[in-house]
Amino acid sequence: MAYPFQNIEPKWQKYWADNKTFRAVEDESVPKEKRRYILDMFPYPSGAGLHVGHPEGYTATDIYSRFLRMNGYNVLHPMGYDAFGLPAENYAIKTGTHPAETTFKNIAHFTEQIKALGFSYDWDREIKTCTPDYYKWTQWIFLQLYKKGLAYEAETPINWCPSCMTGLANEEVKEGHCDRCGAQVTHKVIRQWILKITAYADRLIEDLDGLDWPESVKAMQRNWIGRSEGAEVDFAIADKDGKATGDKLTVYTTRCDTLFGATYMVVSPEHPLIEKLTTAEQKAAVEKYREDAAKKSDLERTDLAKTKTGVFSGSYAINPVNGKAIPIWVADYVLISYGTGAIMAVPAHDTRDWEFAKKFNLPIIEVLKSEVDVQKEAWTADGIHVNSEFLDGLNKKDAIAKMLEFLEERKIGKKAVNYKLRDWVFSRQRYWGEPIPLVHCPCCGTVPVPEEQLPLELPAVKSYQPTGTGESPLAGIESWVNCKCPKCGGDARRETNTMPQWAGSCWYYLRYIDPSNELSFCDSKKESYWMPVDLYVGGAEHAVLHLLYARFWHKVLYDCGVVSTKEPFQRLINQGMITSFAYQRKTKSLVAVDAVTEKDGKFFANDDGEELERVVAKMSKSLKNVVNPDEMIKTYGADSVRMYEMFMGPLTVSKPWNTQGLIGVNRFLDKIWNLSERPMSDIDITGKLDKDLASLRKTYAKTVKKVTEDTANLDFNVAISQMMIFINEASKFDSIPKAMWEGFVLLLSPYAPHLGEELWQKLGHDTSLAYEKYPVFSEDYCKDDTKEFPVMINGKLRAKFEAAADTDSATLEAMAKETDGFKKFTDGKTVAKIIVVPGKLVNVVVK
Ligand code: ANZ
Ligand code: ZN
Repeated sequence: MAYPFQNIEPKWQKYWADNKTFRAVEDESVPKEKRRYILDMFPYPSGAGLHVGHPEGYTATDIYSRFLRMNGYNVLHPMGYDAFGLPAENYAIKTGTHPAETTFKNIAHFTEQIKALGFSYDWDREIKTCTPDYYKWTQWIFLQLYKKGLAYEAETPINWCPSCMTGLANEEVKEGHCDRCGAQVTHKVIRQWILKITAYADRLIEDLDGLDWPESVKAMQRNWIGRSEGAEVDFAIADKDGKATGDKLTVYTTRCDTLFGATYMVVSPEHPLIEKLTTAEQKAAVEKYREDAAKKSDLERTDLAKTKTGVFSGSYAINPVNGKAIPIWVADYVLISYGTGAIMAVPAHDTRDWEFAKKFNLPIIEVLKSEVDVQKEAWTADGIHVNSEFLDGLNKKDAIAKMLEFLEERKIGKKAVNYKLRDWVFSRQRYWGEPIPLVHCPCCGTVPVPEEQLPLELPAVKSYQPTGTGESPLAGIESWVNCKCPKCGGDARRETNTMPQWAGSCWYYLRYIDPSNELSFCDSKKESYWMPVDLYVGGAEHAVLHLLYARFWHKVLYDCGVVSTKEPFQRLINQGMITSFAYQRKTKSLVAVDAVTEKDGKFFANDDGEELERVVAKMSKSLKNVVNPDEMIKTYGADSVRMYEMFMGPLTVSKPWNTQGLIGVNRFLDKIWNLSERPMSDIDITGKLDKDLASLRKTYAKTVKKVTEDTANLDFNVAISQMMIFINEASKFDSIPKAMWEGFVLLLSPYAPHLGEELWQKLGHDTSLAYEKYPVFSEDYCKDDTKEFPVMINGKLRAKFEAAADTDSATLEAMAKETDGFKKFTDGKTVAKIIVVPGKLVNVVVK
């Protein structure tokens, strides 16, 4: 019989909502070590609705939260929506619908879908980042950054679509083209608000050490920040006759020890000294080169595979270690945004420099003992210094130290640290985001909106179309833009840029703690009650940006003294991607799922009958292999979907959806339901049981032990396998002990909570099992059954030993010989015969 999930699931969802079963309360009597904050990465409510990838992480945290509650923990497990963003705005531009309208409609749909899965969220804490009561505090945090000097204005290039006449977010640029119209994206220099995340670079690296995060994510964050230790070295500039001009060119190098091998210099095409450096003869060539470089992206420019280009500036620099004049070139493989935008080139030991030197016939001097001929290829590994006067014979470390000493003494060089991390361009020329709460006053300059005037609400506009001037549509609302200066009261204008999509998600985990506080972003007592987040689960796509930005804001709040922990997320887990199947031809081209027929486990193309190979592929509209969670929930029930997603494989690995597997899990739940219909016995399961029941007890004991451990370790697929073993065995009985069944229902309930509650009620309980004590069962019962074996010597009982009932004869004989009785009564005698009766006794005949 199929179990009636259609009735059970809505019934318990209503019960949980009506009773606020999962409301989290800051109960001070619960000690800190018994409190847990379990967080999901909240969704962006897209028009497409929930993806089957969402319930994967959400089910994992839900099982864990329910498990913790039953183990006596006070659990905070909230949900909300990351609700500002471009899709709603683009839709508004197309249709004229207010983005709020679309967003709230999508949120309603998402909520319905999420609730249908029976997650144990405290819905009273739901937040939406786009509501004024929420973004009031996003703006407040921005003001704290501003007051700390961590927000500044600067002109920087942004992505610009010349056809749409608008600035684009990085997410809107696909392979160098505008995602909307396909035009090639260029750069436009625009006034921006920028956050000084680089001021936190070192702490963002150091504090990773104390986090329980995947090593891969930590490594990605370290690489993104890209701390590099080296030196800045000044080179005097000389004219074409080698005479010093009085100017200097400063380079950043990680290898100042290779200075004797520096045979030319390179400045980036955007370097501020270029005009000074370029001689009259080279002017035309340099200008042409700079124009061409401006059209390329950084990625194109630094691509190692690309052939090097460049142009001679006409000037020279003096190598400070040997007084030699070396030419200064302009080349786009040097970026203005890193170091000083200028390098000393050491072609013998740097691949890019080597290629450049070969192309332009520049000298190559070996300064590290190389195992190759540096005229034929670069030697980039370590080596003892040669051709380097006072460094000769030294290794890298000592040579760097000695060279630094030399440079510092002459005041032409010093230690320097550089980061790949850039400050965070924080403004968007967009409508659907948090207004930046600043005012521009002709007398007072930039003035923050006073905190008591927050939230600075987003006004309604008629046209969402970007203005084309690089300003947001807000700039077109005169009544909003024109305001009074909060400082002098004179006429002033509001900042019209808005914040980026990331802003709201930088601190949402703090608002869940105290979602309706009107006086503070979060009460500090509540904050220290719950923080830090004990477990954060979400997709690996957020490994760098979201997690880095949130950590940065958290550290700023920590420095403001308003949060109690240095880091927000103590433990992080990335769920694996749920993929799908697709069908592949011999030519490797993929065939959409609906153009394939299955026959006897083989797959054929409908059009030409070619036999196809089933392969794993990302879900995509074009392959028609996107799985719709609504349909799955409707057909098989939420508990089946939850449990199947956990049964597919380990949480962190990528795995393909297979509806057959879901059907299998659904049958398993049917089986449990059918078992629950059988009569239960009142047998004491700690007492003496007959052989069959004793064997079931052993499986039950193992199930309690394994499911407990596996759930605690988030090894959900393994726990489910064990539950299946138990149910298979239990199905052989017409009646099973009620005590055992109660325990099993409790073990099952975090996984299949609707079914769990229903079975609990069928057992005669009249409240939710959500806070029921998690089952324990003595591990003694896990042991295989043992038996006492008598050792008879010449018919007399002389010893006894314990062994598993099914121990083989040879082992029993060996064990008998080890007993003291055997040793004593055979001492000095001859053992004539040993007869083992398996499962019974060992008979010994001595003479
Ligand atoms: C001389 C040298 C010799 C270098 C050698 C390397 C090897 P990381 O480790 O990433 O910090 N460099 C410096 N600024 C640059 C810029 N704006 N654009 C492109 N390249 C730049 O790399 C530092 C090294 O990258 C520096 O050390 C410099 O080349 C180059 F055998 O200086 B080196
Ligand atoms: Zn003013």
